Amino acid sequence: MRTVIQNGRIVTATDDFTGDILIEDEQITSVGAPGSFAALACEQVLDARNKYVLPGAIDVHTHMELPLPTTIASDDFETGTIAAACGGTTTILDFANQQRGRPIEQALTSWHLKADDRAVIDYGFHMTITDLENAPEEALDAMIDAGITTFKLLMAYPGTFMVDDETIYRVLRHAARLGALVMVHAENGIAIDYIVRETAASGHTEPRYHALSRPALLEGEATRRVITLATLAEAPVYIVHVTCIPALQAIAAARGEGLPVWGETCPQYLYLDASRLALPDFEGAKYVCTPPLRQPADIEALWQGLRRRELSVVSTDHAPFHWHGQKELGREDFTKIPNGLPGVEHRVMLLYKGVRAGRLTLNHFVELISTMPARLFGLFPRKGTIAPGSDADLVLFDPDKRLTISAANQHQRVDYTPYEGIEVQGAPETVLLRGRVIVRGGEYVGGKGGGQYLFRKRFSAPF
Ligand code: DUC
Ligand code: ZN
Repeated sequence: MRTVIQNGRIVTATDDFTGDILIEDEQITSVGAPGSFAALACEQVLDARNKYVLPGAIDVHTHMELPLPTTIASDDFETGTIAAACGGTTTILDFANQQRGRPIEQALTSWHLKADDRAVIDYGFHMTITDLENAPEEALDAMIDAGITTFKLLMAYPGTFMVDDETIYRVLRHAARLGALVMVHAENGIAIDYIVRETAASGHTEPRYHALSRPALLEGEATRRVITLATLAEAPVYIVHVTCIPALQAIAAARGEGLPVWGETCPQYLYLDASRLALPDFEGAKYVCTPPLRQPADIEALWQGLRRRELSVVSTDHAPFHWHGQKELGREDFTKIPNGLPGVEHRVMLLYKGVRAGRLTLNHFVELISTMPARLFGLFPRKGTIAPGSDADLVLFDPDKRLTISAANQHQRVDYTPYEGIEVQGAPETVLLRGRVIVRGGEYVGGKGGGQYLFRKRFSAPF
């Protein structure tokens, strides 16, 4: 099967030119000037005039069907990846979570059961380690063979996900030897847990106390601590969902010293502040995520952090819970509100808003949503760029298309969006996954399944 994409403005992290792309079966085989492939017989010709042609976006931080003690995230691998595709994302990396007391292999099997045959875009997994007893070194080695080259550790949520400093140090050290990258949720879980209990016990039960009981300083402290442990272990480290000035400063200082430290942030931390949690009638619960939304000054600092490349990736932490019936579990007590926001569908268009606002260049936008995720997570150059030999995961992006983000027009399976009413100009029009059109006119047309499990390469630093 031969496809040509004609006359598009081809934009990668480094290039920007008008040209044509030749696709044979699942891969890009050639990129040339307009008309280069006119003499070839092609089954499919797509006109990309007045559109950008971008490498498919990669969201390295999703939680489809995330099981929490009281409920489960509302998107499964089918609904969540359809929504992702409509938003221009052609690869997700989701977190398989080890249950305490159970071997990590079990988590891997369980995530394959959820995703295989259901995902409509390509996908891979990180392994969240909660219990090192059941994740011995041989089991971590086996993960590399299973295509999992990233491990996640949480410094928050004592009793469920949190691991202690010994575990962090040991995993970092072993991962460095193995060529794996450790991703860390950096918040001081012990201090936060005490503040949360103290807050709830004094009768402060509304959603806004979720943010007040998780101070930015404790995200900064944990970020500095894990960077210290990584330095000692001589390991690279990636800090997930950075939200605030203290954490950003820690990452910037480490990078300034040349340490192998990377950080990501998410659209919610770039657009929404903590005042949302104080909305009346329990609307604030729609904005409860962890770490919490911060202050306008943090938002400004994060944009600056992207600009200065102190932060390297924008992902979503997509963890959707319906407002009715799920967020409502915490109506009387904010500690019972399931933590997480939907966003996998809107990341690309929200970040492009930053290009329109003059905050990012077009190339840098592509770097943040596709190229750096591919490089850091063992997928480059198969994913993350437009070049001969790369998968033909492509987004025909209409920079003029206007859209008002709303629960009424989204594909995510959740009864609200935290971005309700935000207007964007610039959205995906057509999306190809390995040469096959799966989104046309912004709507999913790809049928069932079709996503491929990605065996990822070992970490190599993209300096
Ligand atoms: N934060 C969330 O808001 N949801 C899921 C996991 C996390 O760390
Ligand atoms: Zn997460």
